[in-house]
Formats: sequence, structure tokens, C-alpha cells
Amino acid sequence: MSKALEKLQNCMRCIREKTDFQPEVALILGSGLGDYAESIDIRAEVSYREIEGFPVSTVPGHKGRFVFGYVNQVPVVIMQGRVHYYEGYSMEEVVLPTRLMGMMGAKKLLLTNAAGGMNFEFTPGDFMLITDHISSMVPNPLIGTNLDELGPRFPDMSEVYSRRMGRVIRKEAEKLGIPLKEGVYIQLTGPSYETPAEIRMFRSLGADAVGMSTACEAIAARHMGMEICGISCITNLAAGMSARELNHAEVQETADRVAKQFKELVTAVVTGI
Ligand code: 6GU
Repeated sequence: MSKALEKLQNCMRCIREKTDFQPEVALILGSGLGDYAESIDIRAEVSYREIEGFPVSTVPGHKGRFVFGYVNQVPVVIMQGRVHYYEGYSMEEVVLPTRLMGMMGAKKLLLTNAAGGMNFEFTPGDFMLITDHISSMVPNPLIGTNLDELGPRFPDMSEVYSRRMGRVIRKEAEKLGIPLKEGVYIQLTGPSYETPAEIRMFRSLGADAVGMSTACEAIAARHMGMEICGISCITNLAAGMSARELNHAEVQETADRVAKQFKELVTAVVTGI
């Protein structure tokens, strides 16, 4: 058996010693959005520290644990706090938690993140339905020996973000009166923010929002055959689009400001997908 699969199975054993909860929907919460997990009907939690060989995040504001419970009647697992490539982990390590949620039985994945807006129609505080992504600026998380037990060597990526789930998200946002933008998310490594010239380049390539996560997790989940959807919280405009300098405090401030609406939307989406 490959080392990577052995590591995954070892992590699964650690989790199964704590809980046998069977999630249907997996949720990954982005910057400033993490306290959603505290609002659900929690049945179990496993701290990343309790899982042997698990990558633990170093970013302030990112908690590190799986939370298991119910959103209305839907059994979910929430990844509260993710790890990022810029922290120095390999892409394989970055997607390990995502893979574990798939192995726990979750067939559906809702990805969220804080992102910079590159589209001139966007305003900080907007939500954006992710319709597609550009991941080719970062290493592919599937590089290395293929884990045949999880999925094929050359997985199709022509519909990473489920059109069916996209329709549910549009409908639920409309019912809640929450305006919803749509667009393409581009993942970069960070940790520095982009220059204005880079932002012009990525905009011309067709990207609407920029961030440091999500696309790699979507690829790993799609590889396993999970059905995926994603929502970005546009916390700020990207470099060169406003007179302001970029900083993480602004990202968290905006995320906090719209957290209530975001939670309402996530609850409706989890229940509806
Ligand atoms: Cl402007 N860039 C990147 N890479 N990530 C972000 C961001 C910008 N705003 C929030 N997250």
C-alpha cells in the first residue's frame, strides 16, 4: 500500500476511535467564517491535534478541528480551520483533511473562503457563487502516485462545481434576499497579496476572485467523486483596485461584518443540497 493511503487510513482510525458519526455533507469554513460550527447541533468534535500525522494550521483566526453534528436534519462534518500551502505544507498535506471527510462518507462538499474581488462589479461584503476555478498557478494536489482507491489517475474536471448545486445556491440566496454574484476563483500560493500588474493579468485570464485555498481542495474532492459547490465572501478588492492597502485585518473585518448573512446562506444551502 502507498504511504499516502496508509497515512489517510491511520488518520481515519484516530477519528473513528472518537466518533462513528456518518456525515452526508462536508463543509470547509474560510477566514473569519469559522464560528459557524458553534451554531450547529454539535454531536462530536475531533481536534486536529488528536489525529496522528495531521497538518495543524498556524494562522490566527483559524481553529483546527472537525465538528460533527446536524444542520436541521442534515448530518454534517465541518472542517473548522484549514491548512494552506503558504504555511509550508505539501499540497498532499493540504488536501488530507478534505480527503478524510470524503472517506468518512460525505458525498457532498460545500467550500467557503474569503477572497479578493477582481471583477469591477464586485463590492466588499458580496458573496460569489464559484462557477469554476483556475488552479494552474499552484501545484496540483494529485501529483504523485495515484491513490487508485480514491479515484482515477486522470480525473475529469469539466464540472468541478456542480451546476445542480449552483441552482440550489442561487434559489436559496434569492429566498433569503441575499444578493449573489457569480464567477471564477483563482488560487494562488500567497502568502503575499498580488501586485496590481498580477491582478490585471489574472483578470484578463478570466478570474473574478482571488484567494489562497479552495481549488486544490475541490480537485482532491472531485477526484474522489464528491459533488462540490463553493461560495466566496469578497472581503476586499484586489490590489490596484482601490486606494487602500491590503491586510488580513480588513479581510477578517469584512468577513465578520457579513457573518450573520453568510451563516443563514450556508444553513439554507446545506439543507437544500
Ligand atoms: Cl486580494 N488575494 C489573495 N491571494 N487572497 C485574498 C485576497 C487577495 N483577499 C482575500 N484573500
